[in-house]
Amino acid sequence: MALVEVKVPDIGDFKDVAVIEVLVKPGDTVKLEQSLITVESDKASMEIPSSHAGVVKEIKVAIGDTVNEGSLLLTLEAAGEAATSAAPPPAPAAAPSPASAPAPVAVAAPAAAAGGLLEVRVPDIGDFKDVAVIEVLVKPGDAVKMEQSLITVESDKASMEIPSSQAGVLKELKVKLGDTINQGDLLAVLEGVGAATAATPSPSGAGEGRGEGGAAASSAAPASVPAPSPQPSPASGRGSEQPHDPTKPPLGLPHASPSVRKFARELGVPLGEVKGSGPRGRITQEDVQAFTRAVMAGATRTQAQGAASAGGGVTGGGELNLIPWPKVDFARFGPIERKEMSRIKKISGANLMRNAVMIPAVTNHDDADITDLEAFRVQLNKENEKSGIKVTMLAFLIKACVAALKKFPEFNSSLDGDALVYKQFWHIGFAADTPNGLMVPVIKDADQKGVLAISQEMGELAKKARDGKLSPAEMSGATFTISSLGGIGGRYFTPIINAPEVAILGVCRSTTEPVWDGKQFQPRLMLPLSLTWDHRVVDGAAAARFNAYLGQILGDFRRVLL
Ligand code: CAO
Repeated sequence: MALVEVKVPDIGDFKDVAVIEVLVKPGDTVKLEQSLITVESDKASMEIPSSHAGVVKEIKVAIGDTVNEGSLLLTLEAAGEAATSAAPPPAPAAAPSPASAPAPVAVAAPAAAAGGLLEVRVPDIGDFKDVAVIEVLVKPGDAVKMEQSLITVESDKASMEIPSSQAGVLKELKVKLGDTINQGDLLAVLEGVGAATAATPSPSGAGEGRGEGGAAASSAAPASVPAPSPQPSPASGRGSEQPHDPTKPPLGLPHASPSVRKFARELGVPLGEVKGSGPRGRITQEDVQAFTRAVMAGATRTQAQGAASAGGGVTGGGELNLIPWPKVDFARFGPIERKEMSRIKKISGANLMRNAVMIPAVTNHDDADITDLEAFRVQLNKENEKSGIKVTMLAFLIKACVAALKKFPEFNSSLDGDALVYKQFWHIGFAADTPNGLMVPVIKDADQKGVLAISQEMGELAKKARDGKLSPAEMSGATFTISSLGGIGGRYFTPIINAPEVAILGVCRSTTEPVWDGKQFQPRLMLPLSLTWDHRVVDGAAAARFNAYLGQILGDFRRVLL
């Protein structure tokens, strides 16, 4: 094994560029051409590949250091080398590599057609070939200065901004996000400063790049501009009009290395919304991972999610690739009044939206015969008239659900990655309609309480909810929720699961119906049940069994003792 020094190869005009990322550590096995560090100038960032394969012994640079061609990066124990002396590294061979990826050069003033329509083409960008446009930094109508960045392109190892070779007003942009470009491609057409209104005919029609048709479609062909001549590298500034401020990230671009940008793209993370924790606010891979975790846990939302949950907002549904929410000026059709939604509605709306979209939910409808139970309930209330505790069907339902949850424990579980968390407690939430919106107080340890105690607690919690006095503790910890519209009406509905629970029971108003007993129709009091469940956790057969068992208990409440 030979110890070799790995140095910064030829990186074109990049001078004194800052190390913004160290991608390997001592002990790592490194392949030939594997990226070792990321460096950044004010207009481009690039990864520096290894000139050798081997095991990293010692890293000689740290984040914040500046490096130049020839700077020592690290020492490697190279695989299969005899000599122990350090060997000068050959320039990396594979493209694209920093050695062959000089920053785009600024260009000379236009040689012709000042005041007319001017073409801006991609200057010499070294060995960069078919690089993707990842950002468009200007729009038609913008006044563009000489050397101002127009677009950002990115290869798999470097990103860079392409400056304008002309000053003027942007007439037409010839590239869009996702296009790939090469040296010489037509980027934009500008109207030169002091432009005459008459267009200058194009002196050259041959060898023109993309967007020709577009240019021709304008009323006059733009003047062609000579190939840009080399100028100071982007690392030395953005030209006199826009001096580089090293405390600021590159213009218009989230401050991140190409590999982090690629990583974010693969995950679908909007990099512009990620807060960077690195030097100068640079976004690291850990920042992207933390952002992803926060979104998955519901602790944060992307702007697209926020717009979608805000009642479908103007740009709602972006991440689902849906068409934009229609923005209607209702005042055109009649008088309107706009009122902010309550805080509770806003919060619950966002949660309901997430649960409705994220959970593959199915609802099973069924009926329970509560004729005998209702007679018992009426009798009980008569007996307890003086106690002031009124028992409604919901209290029996809570008890009956606990029994069903014990028999079918999946319904009392929560998903945690690829695992199910089975809860050994039975806390039942119930939806309460309040003037401020829907709230869900929780009856804790409902398995240990009788119907009377549950009724009393429910009454207290519902009152607190309506008075806006529920504490967060009184609304947390539910393992299953019941939403009862029985006091209001209706037949069936499809409640939305209160995640991380995996099922919810919707109940509507009971009605007396003719039920066939095998010989004749009998008038029976039937309670409509709607069980919504998470198809990742349970299935239709389990849900049908759950409902059937619930029906049996409600039909003969003695079964709750079994
Ligand atoms: N069938 C027939 N009658 C029923 C019934 C049912 N399933 N459930 C309740 N009732 C009756 C009660 O017996 C009571 O009758 P009396 O006034 O004659 O005594 C009446 O309807 C009112 O009951 P209630 O609604 O006050 O009591 P409850 O225990 O059933 O419900 C509570 C309490 C807090 C859940 C309820 O008041 C409430 O807020 N419900 C709305 C829940 C909701 O909005 N869910 C939708 C969520 S999705 O948007």
